[in-house]
Amino acid sequence: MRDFSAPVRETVEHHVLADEFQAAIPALRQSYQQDDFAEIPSFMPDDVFRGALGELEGLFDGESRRRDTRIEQSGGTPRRFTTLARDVIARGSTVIPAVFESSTLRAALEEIVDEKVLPVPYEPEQYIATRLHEAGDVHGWHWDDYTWALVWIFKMPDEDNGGSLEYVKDVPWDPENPRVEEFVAAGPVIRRHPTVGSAYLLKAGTALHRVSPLSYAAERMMVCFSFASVADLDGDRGHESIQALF
Ligand SMILES: O=C(O)CCC(=O)C(=O)O
Ligand SMILES: [Fe+2]
Repeated sequence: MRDFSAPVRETVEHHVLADEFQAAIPALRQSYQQDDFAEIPSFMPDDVFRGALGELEGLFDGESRRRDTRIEQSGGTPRRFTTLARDVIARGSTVIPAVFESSTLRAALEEIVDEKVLPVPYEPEQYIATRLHEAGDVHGWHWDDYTWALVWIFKMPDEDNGGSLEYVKDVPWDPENPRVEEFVAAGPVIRRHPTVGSAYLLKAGTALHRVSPLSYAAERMMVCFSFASVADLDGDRGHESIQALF
């Protein structure tokens, strides 16, 4: 494969530093402060988006794995989807690793969250791609192992079909006793249906969240990047839920 990573890196830096991206930051800060969520519209330039989409479609065709399981650490909630592991993406995509590694992007995220944002050191959790496509596909309620998820949306079904992000913010994760049903019932459950081409930032370590089930077959494809806080990197992190998945 031709190595486009240097030009991609430069394009990413240029886009994040451009006036349009920078001008959006105050509103994103405000959204994040209020909701622990901020949707960045037109996350990357169109050609970078299309390049990444082509790479992902090729990898999903050849190297994806179908999952249909329940994850104990998040209260036995379902994972029914097709996924690409980090290493498959690292080998087969020029765009996704360049986005993850961009210190310019991390600096922009730091302005939004008002805190230091660090790349996750545990490689399998740095980024993954997930595709929901069959009726009943769902990414059930869970918390992420690290503080922030940045989810870049490549394909999205109509809102009435599901595929929405739903979350309850500010709830603690106790893997021994996750109490998912209780937290969801207590709510409030916030629902968002991000647009194709956007990326949303979620405080996913303390937001109990899910992708709502598809009622009928349709495409939903995303890449989830994980970023860590300074506190995340103190002490040991459990990685049981991702280990259960791969
Ligand atoms: O697909 C989404 O919008 C959320 C994905 C997610 O929560 C995750 O990969 O941990
Ligand atoms: Fe998540």
